[in-house]
Amino acid sequence: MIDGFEQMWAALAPVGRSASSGGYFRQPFGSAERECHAWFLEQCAARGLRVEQDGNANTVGWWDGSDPSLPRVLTGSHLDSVLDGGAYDGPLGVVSAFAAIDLLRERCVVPSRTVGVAAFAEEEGSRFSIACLGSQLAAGALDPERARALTDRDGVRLEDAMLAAGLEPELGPSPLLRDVGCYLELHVEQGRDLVHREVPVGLASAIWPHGRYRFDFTGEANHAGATAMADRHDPMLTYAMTALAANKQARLLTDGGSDTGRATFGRIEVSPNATNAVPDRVTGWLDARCESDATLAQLVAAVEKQGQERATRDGTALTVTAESVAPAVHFDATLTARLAALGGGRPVIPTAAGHDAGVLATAGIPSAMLFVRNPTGVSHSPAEHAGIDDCLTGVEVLADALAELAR
Ligand code: HGY
Ligand code: MN
Ligand code: MN
Repeated sequence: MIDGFEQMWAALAPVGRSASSGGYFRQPFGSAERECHAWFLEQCAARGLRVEQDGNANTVGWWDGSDPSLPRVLTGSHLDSVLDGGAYDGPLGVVSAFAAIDLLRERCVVPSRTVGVAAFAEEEGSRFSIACLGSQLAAGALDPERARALTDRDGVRLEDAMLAAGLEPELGPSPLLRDVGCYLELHVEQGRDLVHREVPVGLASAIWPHGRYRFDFTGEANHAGATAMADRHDPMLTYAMTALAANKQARLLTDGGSDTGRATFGRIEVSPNATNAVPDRVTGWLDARCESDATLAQLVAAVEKQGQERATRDGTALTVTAESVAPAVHFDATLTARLAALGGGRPVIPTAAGHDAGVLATAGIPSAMLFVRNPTGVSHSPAEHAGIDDCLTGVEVLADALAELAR
């Protein structure tokens, strides 16, 4: 099992890795992500898994159970990354799923239920802006018409990107999920809860509601030298104040000493983006997350209000568009308790990171998540990490869970 896991990990390690940062660029339908997908197909073939792909670019390798009439058990994760992401976010769940199947076969387990390993498309929303795009389309949570209108940073439409990658787009609810009775996703922890508890593996209780909001600031382009300071309508100032306001408003949300809100401007575009010109447009994307749906709405409203007030002072304008908002997810408590009990009582912890498991849970598929300890808690960065011993423990826990669910 150790060899199998390490071989798979070593095969994926160079794919899409930046020589300068060591981080990963596996954007959907690009060459690195397609190489990961080809690797996924090879792994399915090596295990005799029956491969099915839907028109949303989600792929599942099925290990047929002895009773095809029973609801199926799905596991897996995603292979795409954020820009300059870590090695573990996504691939750990896919590699662990294959390793868990190998372990079950070594143990001569014959599942009654069919078990699938999924690779969901564009989980990070790094190219088409909407998080969990593939699973949302598959689950019927995202209107295909809306998805058809999405373009990447170069103006390429989603379906055209799929066609260019040799796929046949047919966006919408997926037959892959039709007979799925439960979904179990293993993921690197994106935090340090398990480090503090000194345990290698835990389960997820809930996902914070979170959203992405586009803030378009417009003003008046002008000469950086010839325009008096008092005569400017500079949207960069409005943006800068709004970014500070977002940080402050999120910090103000605390509950019993622990912070309960997050707000980040991690991406901006400036036009014309010239050193010697006052810009006429700044677009910033706010990623906001809170413990409750109501607090998330309040946080975003407070940031927008401060942005609008500053826009009035700057003589600029601000419009805010919600691009992708996911409500709070509470994972299936019965399923989670059953899996937590398998290990003699594993911790069950919330997360502020989004996952395909959250989308499937919201769509009514009983879902649960396993988290593998991350020593630094760092994620969405080349520094993301999990120790090999913890990864192998994760595989064993996943195998035990699949054996239980597929009985
Ligand atoms: O952005 C997120 O929460 C993620 O890791 N998909
Ligand atoms: Mn991620
Ligand atoms: Mn992920």
